[in-house]
Amino acid sequence: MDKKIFDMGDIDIAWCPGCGNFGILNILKQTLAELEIPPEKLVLVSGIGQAAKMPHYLRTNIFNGLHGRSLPAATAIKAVNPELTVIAESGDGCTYGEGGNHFIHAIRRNPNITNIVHNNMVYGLTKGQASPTSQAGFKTPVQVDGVMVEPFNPIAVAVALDASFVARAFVGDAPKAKEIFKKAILHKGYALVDIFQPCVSFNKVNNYQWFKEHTYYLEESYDPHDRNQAFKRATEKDKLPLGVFYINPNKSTFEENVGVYNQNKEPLYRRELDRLKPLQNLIDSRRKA
Ligand SMILES: Cc1ncc(C[n+]2csc(CCOP(=O)(O)OP(=O)(O)O)c2C)c(N)n1
Ligand code: SF4
Ligand SMILES: [Mg+2]
Repeated sequence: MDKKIFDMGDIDIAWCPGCGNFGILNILKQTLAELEIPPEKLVLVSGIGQAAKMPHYLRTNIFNGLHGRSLPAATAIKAVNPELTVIAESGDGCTYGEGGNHFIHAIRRNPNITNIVHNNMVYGLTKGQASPTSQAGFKTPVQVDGVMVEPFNPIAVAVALDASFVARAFVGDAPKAKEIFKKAILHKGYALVDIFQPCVSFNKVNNYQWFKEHTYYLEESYDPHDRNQAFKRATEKDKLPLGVFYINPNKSTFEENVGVYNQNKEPLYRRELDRLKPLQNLIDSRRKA
């Protein structure tokens, strides 16, 4: 499949020249094309932010929800139609800050979706305030003396919660990022890909060079099925590892467990609903009372 199938044609893109989001858009299109996932079988779900604009720039089904709310919408879409490939994507602020509670509970529910988090360590859209992943000491117009606390570590949290797939990528290395995206999309269960993405306008510290110098790839011999080892690697600080940290292939998914599929495996979207029946039952029960 040609990745052009996802092109929107001649549209205005609101990102700054040089923004890492362009790379993620391109890598995602390439990944989807190589996996032969047609636009009509895909749904992209986002929240609010620069990263969350990405579904507007890709020709497919999209749902652009509230800030921090990509994951519950994506979970529901997948549950209603499990035949779709569902990708929730948004920024570090949207996913780990405003949506932090959803992040934790999506991991517990384990819907079969992919969660791509554009991690630029800043609130880009609102012009450069600290996000949960901003490094300690990072100065902004709001945090004028520098961020006082240690950054949120999404990889360690996901491993601690026994997420079924946990990975980190860097947009500056498209071939490797594409391989990680592929593994995440093919994985059955909730798959987190935190992808480092420089914000060239509002984060002058964590730029392309910084990410190159402060990251390295997990070795070929690394075993992602060892949770203790994954947690150890996730908490490394000097250099931040990239690659697939952790896989738990033995978890059942939200769609498999949710009550509406206990007796009837027919996808919800295909079922005929008599919308008036519950109301009529209620009226009848009151009449009898
Ligand atoms: C509930 C709520 N709180 C705050 C905002 C304002 N707001 C919009 S985008 C944003 C930050 C987005 O940061 P991030 O998710 O990291 O995305 P980026 O722009 O960096 O890609 C904030 C605070 C909002 N729209 N809704
Ligand atoms: S403000 Fe930052 S994240 Fe937003 S488009 Fe510009 S470079 Fe990208
Ligand atoms: Mg951000």
